[in-house]
Amino acid sequence: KTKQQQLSVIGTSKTISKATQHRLWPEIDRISVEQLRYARLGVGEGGWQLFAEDGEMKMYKREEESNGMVVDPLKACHVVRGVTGHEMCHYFFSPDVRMEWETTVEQMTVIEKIADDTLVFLQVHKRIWPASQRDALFWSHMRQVPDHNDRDGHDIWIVCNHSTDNSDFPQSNNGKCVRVTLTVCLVCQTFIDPPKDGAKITRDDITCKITYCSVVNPGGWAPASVLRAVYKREYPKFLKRFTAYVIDQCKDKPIMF
Ligand code: 18C
Repeated sequence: KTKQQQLSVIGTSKTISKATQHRLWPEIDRISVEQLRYARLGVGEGGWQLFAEDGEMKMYKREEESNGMVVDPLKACHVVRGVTGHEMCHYFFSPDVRMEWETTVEQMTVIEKIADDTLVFLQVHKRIWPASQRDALFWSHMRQVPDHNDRDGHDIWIVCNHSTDNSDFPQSNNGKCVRVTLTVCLVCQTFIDPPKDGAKITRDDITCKITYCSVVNPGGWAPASVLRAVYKREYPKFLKRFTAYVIDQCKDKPIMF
């Protein structure tokens, strides 16, 4: 395909990623666009129940099972002041800082760099007794999306993580790990309160609205009650810790719009 044809395939994306040349690209593009739409649907319909709340952070779940395993979809909304959506997504995507905020990971490897904005990760997660240890192999893609509904032209940034296979890293690594499958997205929109008299925008003028969606299939047996307790503890912990981490990293840096 020519670059022009690719641009029309991407549709919502502003720039052409090198990832468009990769065999996984049709899937990466489709899932990212789907996840963006899914994240932007409200929680008023569809049986979402609020299970955790802390200030402006709200977490909802739907109790679902697949072959007797808990696969409860999660959707969280939060409002963070002083950072942009680009900054949020940058720190969520970047392997360089993953271990600084991610407390469920024991080991992280980038097994393939598809493009600057598209990586394939293998993560070994901490073990929760009495279940087997879990690992996850997934592509991760970050992009900027223009918001056609917003007359002020506020951009949206998204990171989408989705499980994939790689024959060099098969499931059941010496029987040690059970592989989970996941679809996760972080969608962030920046709002700017324009300062008076055309003054320079500072971090006090910026608000970032976040939606985080996740579906994780544990991949093998795990007791439902333990799983739901892990969800209830780990997701709020993650979102509070991650947002505090980004605020702290950004506070003395120039704003990355
Ligand atoms: O989105 C998040 N992080 C991203 C970058 O790492 C990425 C990762 C997704 C996590 C997938 C979950 C993998 C299984 C984890 C095992 C549990 C470890 C807990 C250790 C506690 C000390 O997208 C942020 C992720 C936020 C936290 C997610 C917790 C999800 C729990 C799902 C449990 C599924 C398997 C549990 C196995 C046995 C439990 C009895």
